[in-house]
Formats: sequence, C-alpha cells, structure tokens
Amino acid sequence: MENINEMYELAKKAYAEFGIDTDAVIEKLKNIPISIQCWQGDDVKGFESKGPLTGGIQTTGNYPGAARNIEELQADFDKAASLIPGKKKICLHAIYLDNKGETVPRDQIKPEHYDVWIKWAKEKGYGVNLDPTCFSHPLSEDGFTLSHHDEKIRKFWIDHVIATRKIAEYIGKEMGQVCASNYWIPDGFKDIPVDRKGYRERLEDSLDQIFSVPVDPKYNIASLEGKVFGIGAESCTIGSNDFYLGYCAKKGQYLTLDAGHFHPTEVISDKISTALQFTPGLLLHVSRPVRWDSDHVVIFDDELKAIAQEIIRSNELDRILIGLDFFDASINRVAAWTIGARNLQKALLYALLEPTELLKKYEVEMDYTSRLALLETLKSYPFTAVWQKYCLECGVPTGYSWMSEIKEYEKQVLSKR
Ligand code: RNT
Ligand code: ZN
Repeated sequence: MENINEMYELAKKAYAEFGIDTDAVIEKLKNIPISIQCWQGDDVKGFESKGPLTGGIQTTGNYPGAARNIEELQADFDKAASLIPGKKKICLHAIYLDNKGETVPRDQIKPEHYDVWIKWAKEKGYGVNLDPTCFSHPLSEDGFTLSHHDEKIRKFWIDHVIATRKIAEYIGKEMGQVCASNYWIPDGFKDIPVDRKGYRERLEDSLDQIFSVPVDPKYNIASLEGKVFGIGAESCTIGSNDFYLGYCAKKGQYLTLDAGHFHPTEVISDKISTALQFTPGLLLHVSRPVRWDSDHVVIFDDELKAIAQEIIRSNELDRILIGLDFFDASINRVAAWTIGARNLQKALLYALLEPTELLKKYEVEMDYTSRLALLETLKSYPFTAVWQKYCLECGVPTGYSWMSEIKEYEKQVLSKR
C-alpha cells in the first residue's frame, strides 16, 4: 500500500506537468455509473422458462457454475462488484423476473416481479436498468416481433415493451434515479426480402405506439439498438442502425451503439460524436466482436480506449449512458464480469488523464507531429499508478490478487452447483 501511494505521488507530478489533476480525475471517475449486464452470469437464460436462447444471438461454452436462480445470480454479481471499482448499475432483462413459480405472460409482467431486485440493489448500493426481452419466446420464433405482419403478434410485443416501460419507470422512482431501457429486437430475414419497406413502417408504428405511453424521463430513458445482422437474419435486419439513427434523430429518442453491431472495419468510437449531434443522447453497449457479433469479454484494446476517449472528450457525460454487453460461457463468468468492467473503468481513467485541450490546440495549429508525439508519449505515462490508487480508494484489489478471490469463490460456491 505504501508503494502504491509513493508511486501515485510520482505519477501525480508527471501528469501535473500537463496540467492534469489526478486527484480530481479519480473523484470524477468514481461518479461515472457503469451498467453491468446481468446476462453474463447465466448465459442469457433468465428465469422465465427453460426455453432456448433465440433471436440470432448465441453463447458458446459450458464452463461450470452458471447461476440458476435469482439468489445465485445476485451472489455472483456481488462477488464481481466487490472486485470492480466505481459506481455500478445492474442491467436486467425482463426475463429475469421473480415469477414465484408461476408462468407470467410477457405482456403481463408487473412491478412486483422485480421488487426482489430493487430491494437487493438498494441494500448493495447499485443502480438498476431494465430491458424488454423480445427474443427467446414462442411468439418471436418466426423471427419477427415489433415489425410482425400478424397484428396479434405485433400487439403482444408492443404490450410487452409498454409493460416493461412502466416497470422501468417504477424502478427509477423506487431507486431515485433513472432506469435506462435498451430496446433491441431481432427482427430480420435470412434471405432477401421483397417488402423491407412494409416491415420498417410497422416497426416505426410500433415504436410510436410505445412512446405514446408517457413516462417521466427523470426515471426512465429508452434507447434503440440497431444491428447489421444476426444468425438466421443475414440478409436484412429491420432495425438497422440507419433505421434507428433516423428514428431517434426525428423523434428525439436515445440511440444505442453496440460495438459488435457493425461491419468489421466500422467502429463505434467514430459514431459517438455524430449520434450525439443529432439525438438527445446515447446508450453504449461496450462489447468485443471477434469476426462477428461474438460478444467476447471486453479487453483493454485500442477500440476500448478510443470509445472511452470519445466519451470523455465529448464532455457530454450526462447524455451518455455507458453499459457493457458481452456473454462468454467458456470462462468463469464472475471473472468475465470483473475483467470486462475493470477494463472499461481503466479505459475511462486513461481517457481522463489526457491533456485534451493541449491536443486540440496542436490540432487547430495543424501541428499533427506534436499531436502524434504527445499521444504516443502518454501511452507509457504512469497511468497504472493512478489506477492502483483509484482501486485502493474504492476498496477493491489493486492488482492481480482479485483473481485468487475468484478462484476461492469458484472452489467454495460455483463448483458446487
Ligand atoms: C443483441 C444485442 C442485445 C443483447 C442483449 C441481451 O445483438 O446486442 O443488446 O445482447 O440485449
Ligand atoms: Zn447489445
């Protein structure tokens, strides 16, 4: 610990040369909430039914110890949260309801089905987000929900999203803070369709119906997530990024950008500034696509740093909801959460330690040499010393020791499931 403080003092001086106050950076980072996806803990199964995961997304691997019920998922999340610095929210999907052993149709979910989460989150000091679940259901089996040509099926999904919207507002009120809801639907065609227009018009109409139900934006914000393709929907995705960017810009809704939802050479770090310019705000699904939307655990790579830099440089933190979206079933799931969330925090710290104004000055002076030289120099600045100090202040392990806690938890808890 003494070493950490000594190293921190040296780092503080180094960054001060560029006018950066590392103490202030640490305080700022402590207050940036990160939404952590509950579904990493159980491979997106949820507690509604034993049906398969559908909608063109997939988990692979069968590492032992997946959570089988709400108590186990909460305990696993608590373990990960104890190893992750900063302010945390849990992101739930509607299928993580507490149905008390009864089957609850998705269009009839109620606030009481989520009270168990609210109570726990209040006790532990987490925030809560809630997403509607428009997949893994018999009525999404033929690949369409909010854009379905069958009016009865489409109505069912509209009612499900509206029910979730009201519950999310209730959660927000209970928690005294906004409960964000990400709307993602899998709708799309395996093979080339002839009526793209009709499906997209119906999707617009469904969203209009959903948003005509008022909620207090202090307690619920919805955000719309587009995608390039899903498994089984390779030829056309109804809710493409173009569709939602247009919808959100025109109708004043938040847009979700998922790092895995674009063509392989497109990056969301380049899309953040555009989306911020034309929408009220953004929700980010920070993920790691490997050749496709594979939802690998987020690592400390260039794109993660670039995403964090765009968030911080934008100076629009109050319009950006930051969330993680990955699910890897081939490794210890508590470790997966911990690795991904720590990396996101690390990237935000890295971005906060940048002398952005100086770099901008070089840029307008067209002194691109200095811009490149400084950006490269910063890569070997003592940012790990600031990271360790931040972890210390947040009461979480500073280095690799967190992994022995995971091993112990695996031995005592996960391996016995
Ligand atoms: C799917 C989307 C979506 C889901 C979660 C479970 O491609 O990324 O966000 O991963 O809602
Ligand atoms: Zn996503």
